[in-house]
Amino acid sequence: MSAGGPEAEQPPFALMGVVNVTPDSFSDGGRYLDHDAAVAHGLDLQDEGATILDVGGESTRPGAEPVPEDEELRRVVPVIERLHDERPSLAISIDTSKAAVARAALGAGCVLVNDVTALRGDPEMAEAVAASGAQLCLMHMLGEPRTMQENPRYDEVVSDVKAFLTERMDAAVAAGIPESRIILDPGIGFGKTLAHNLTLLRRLDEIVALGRPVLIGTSRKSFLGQLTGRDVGSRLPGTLATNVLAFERGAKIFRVHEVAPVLDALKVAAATVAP
Ligand code: HH2
Repeated sequence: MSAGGPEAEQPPFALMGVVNVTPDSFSDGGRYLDHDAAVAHGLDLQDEGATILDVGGESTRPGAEPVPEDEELRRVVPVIERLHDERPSLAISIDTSKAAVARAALGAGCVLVNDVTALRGDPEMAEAVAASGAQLCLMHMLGEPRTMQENPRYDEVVSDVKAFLTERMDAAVAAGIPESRIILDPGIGFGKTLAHNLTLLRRLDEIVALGRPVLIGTSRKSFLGQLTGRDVGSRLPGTLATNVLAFERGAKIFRVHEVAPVLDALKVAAATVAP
């Protein structure tokens, strides 16, 4: 297509491809535990259109057991180093709640810390992020992965998530992380029933109104299986529907396992919504 066509413009969204260097992630556990496989997968996701890669060495699926720090470091640091070497312009994110892992990942080339505990998991995490100049994703989770799906309850889920994210953002700013570096995420599937997830997606504009870029992670999650009856490998249509609607409601960053189809869906969505 000629210059000035859709490709010439910056898309109003970013795709974050998931690279799980784990034996037990809920949808791709064991597939990319091998470093060569993880790096090749990350490069493929970038080729498909991801501008951010989220590298993780600890599953946060419901029921997951914590991973020791040295094991998590062994899983992720060599993968980040190699991805950064091969594609220096790629934004690499580290999905961890451990400060030591974040520090090592930042040293290896990461520019974003994706902490699903929103700085509550490790008392040194805030300082590690503040000192680095990296961006930080603060995600809402009720409880901890091992037990979070055991009867989650809220007074009112959207108000509770908003209050949590506001409080965590204040804590991050107080610890020296400028607000301009913060990304917010309502944490779909993290201590939430089907109804909670759907309410958060329906009213995502209220999270967007907090004033920071919103990241959304629905890819292949179990609430899509509850709605469609599909198993984890067949939830792409549900992933597409939720990402398109989240885009329409103001989300900016889309954390997905399959980049190419989501990119197509968001390109069409972006061309369709009013500028
Ligand atoms: N979801 C998962 C992991 N990390 N981070 C953010 N910010 N938002 C999310 O929705 C999110 C996340 C779960 O997906 P996955 O990494 O594929 O699974 P696992 O945690 O089992 O490795």
